[in-house]
Amino acid sequence: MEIKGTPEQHGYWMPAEWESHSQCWMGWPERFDNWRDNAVHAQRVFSKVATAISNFEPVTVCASPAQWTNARSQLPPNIRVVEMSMNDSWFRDTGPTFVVNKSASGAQNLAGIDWNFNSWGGIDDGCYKDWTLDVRVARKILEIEKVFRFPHSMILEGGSIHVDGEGTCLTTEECLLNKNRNPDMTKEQIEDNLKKYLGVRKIIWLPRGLFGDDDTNGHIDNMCCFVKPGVVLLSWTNDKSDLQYERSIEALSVLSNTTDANGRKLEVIKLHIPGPLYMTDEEAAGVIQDGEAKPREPGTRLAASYVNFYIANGGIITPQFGDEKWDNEAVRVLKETFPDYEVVKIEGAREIVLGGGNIHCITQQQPAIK
Ligand code: KQY
Repeated sequence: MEIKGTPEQHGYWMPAEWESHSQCWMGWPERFDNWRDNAVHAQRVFSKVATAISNFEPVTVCASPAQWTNARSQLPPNIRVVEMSMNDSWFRDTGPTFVVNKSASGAQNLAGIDWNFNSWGGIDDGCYKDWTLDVRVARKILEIEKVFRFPHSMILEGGSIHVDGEGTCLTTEECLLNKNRNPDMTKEQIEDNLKKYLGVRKIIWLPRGLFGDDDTNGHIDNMCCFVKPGVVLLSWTNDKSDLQYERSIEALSVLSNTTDANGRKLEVIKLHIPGPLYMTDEEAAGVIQDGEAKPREPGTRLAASYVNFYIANGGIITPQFGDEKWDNEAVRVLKETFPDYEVVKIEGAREIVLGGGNIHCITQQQPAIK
């Protein structure tokens, strides 16, 4: 069910993540050339994430034909498991970006944007060489849900944008202006498309994302997110010798000197990163390098950040990395920031980081419509 024209022409906008969801979509990891030890550890942590979210809202997990039975057996019965082929399990990026509108009668409608996808950078720069199944994930989800689809030829991953639901979008130049995404589009054209598809009026561009987030070229969802209109959480470090420091300072300067779409100055809450954490020899050795996917090298700095959490209906699903000091501090900050939510800790989130992302990257909220 394709709709002609842009979401903006039909009055659609992307709601903020803290607005009510009807469900959350996730994929099921299995690539042995990205997830160590045939993805057994990743599958355990994905199950924990899905189970935690399912205490707040319905969850659907999509698994390949080869993995459906395994996924079904690891996930609790209240989670729907559907068969879907995919190249990997990053549904923030391959799933649809859901948008809503309001008809004259006041009833809301749901639609989904089906962005183009090139494995985070195409054949020379991307994470794997074949993404032909991933490009169909968004459309399949929309078909399952019988939701209208806005196809778009622009390459864009859901992890590269955050919105406040009131007209503002946050993103990074490092990702969206990277020549490995849309080399023929100018910054103005990209802005224009974000406005027409997300229903926003203002784009705030941070120069760079998290240090070490090379798989995604600096997705915003590892660096900074809205927690309510006018308030953002920013990945931070106090350590001046950490290469993250200058990125955080640079972002703070942009955020402190801008206003949102409604003219508000932004309050910036700092969320200290863990570590630094590095991939061990054993972890790297568990990944089968087959030339199809980007190699996972021992000693690589992991792109670990507490900003990469998921906002469920009443729950904050947050990564924990085994760094006691900063894990506890992140939970403290998140509890203070979201006083009306239960903050749920996911121990062992390092397994998701080893694959190149975190909790926000593997989840996709479907807004509830009234
Ligand atoms: O973080 C993400 N949004 C996806 C990362 C993909 C990494 C593939 N190895």
